[in-house]
Amino acid sequence: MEQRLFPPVFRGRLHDARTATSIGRWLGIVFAVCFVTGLISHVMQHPPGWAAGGLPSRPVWGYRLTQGLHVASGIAAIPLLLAKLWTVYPRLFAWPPVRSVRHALERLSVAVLVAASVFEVATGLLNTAQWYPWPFSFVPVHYAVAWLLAGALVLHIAVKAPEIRAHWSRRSPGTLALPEGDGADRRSLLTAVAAAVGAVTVTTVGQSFTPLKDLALLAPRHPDHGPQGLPVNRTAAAAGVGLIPAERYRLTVAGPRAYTLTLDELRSLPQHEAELPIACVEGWSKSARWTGVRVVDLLEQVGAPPHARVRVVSLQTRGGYRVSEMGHEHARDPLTLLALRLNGQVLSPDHGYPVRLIAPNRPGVLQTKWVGRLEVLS
Ligand SMILES: Nc1nc2c(c(=O)[nH]1)N[C@H]1C(S)=C(S)[C@@H](COP(=O)(O)O)O[C@H]1N2
Ligand SMILES: [Mo]
Repeated sequence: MEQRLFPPVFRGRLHDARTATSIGRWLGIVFAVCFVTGLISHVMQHPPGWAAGGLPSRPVWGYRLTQGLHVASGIAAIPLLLAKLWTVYPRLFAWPPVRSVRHALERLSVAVLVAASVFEVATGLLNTAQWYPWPFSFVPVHYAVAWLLAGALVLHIAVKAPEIRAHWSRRSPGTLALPEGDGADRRSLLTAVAAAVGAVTVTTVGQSFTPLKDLALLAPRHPDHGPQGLPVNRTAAAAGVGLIPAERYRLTVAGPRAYTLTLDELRSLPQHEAELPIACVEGWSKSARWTGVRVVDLLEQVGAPPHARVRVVSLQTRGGYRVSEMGHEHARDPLTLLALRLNGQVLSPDHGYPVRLIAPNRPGVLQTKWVGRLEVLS
């Protein structure tokens, strides 16, 4: 029989619609989890107008869970996406390449879907390693392309709905027509994909799910590595603050009855303890025991109105994370502290000595270190 060279013919059952559907629905679920948790992270870091009044400060582990899921689902998406692309790549050779306007539009939407998927997964992965080999700012672009991906995915599912329905289960009419003996090689492929997802998950999820921390061989961070048993994202040296001399430290509380405290005065105020996680946006998280002064006590003394927002300003003079804001729910939460101690010891410089903010259900990037000023916003 004469062998046709172009377009190539793919006879393998691993490239058929049933396999594409099987992998596609898992990829769809994983993308949905990643998208929703990503939206939550975005809202918490950049509260839109409707959230300006404040976001819930409970449960204390809320952001730790959603961001852990965001990064874990993004990592799980990598083998699923590769398998899905491999399953459908023969369609690149569809002949003729364009059959109608409708067909052209459909192919264009798939091109957008593939490009956006690869972009999101790749930039997200490099972000967990704090590697930014691109000229744009990560957060806004990753966020915008997520919407592009969501739109292209909804369109794709709508266009493919008849095929998805026909191949949804082994008993679907579209699948029955396949020859006997088809099951085994498809099952091997799906088992291998599941094993790959399991492997990348088990070797990374320990960066936030600490019971599995000893298996976190591929995670960029190990939750135990860092001063005082807690990782550090930006050290005091990297932030340019160095060691702040205790005798020169002042905390300014700006508001209706503004005042300033020395470090000794802060230490002599009632001290409270809270067990709270740092949940870094980049994927690692770890719980720790913090001791310090309640922000609500400082706000009472300055005469802050009950629903006031509060700005926390670092002594760090440059860099993106030197200022954070919180609504009244966080500011008034009895667990929100200006911490002086971590796990029973005076804060190390890298954890924000002499004073850092720690609040429940809050992205790590907003847990401001080296705090020099609290401002009551009107
Ligand atoms: N002033 C200041 N505070 C900061 C940062 C920073 O760069 N500057 N980094 C933030 C980030 S991204 C995280 S995850 C937490 C980490 O706190 P840790 O280093 O004590 O673990 O601090 C936050 N607070
Ligand atoms: Mo972070």
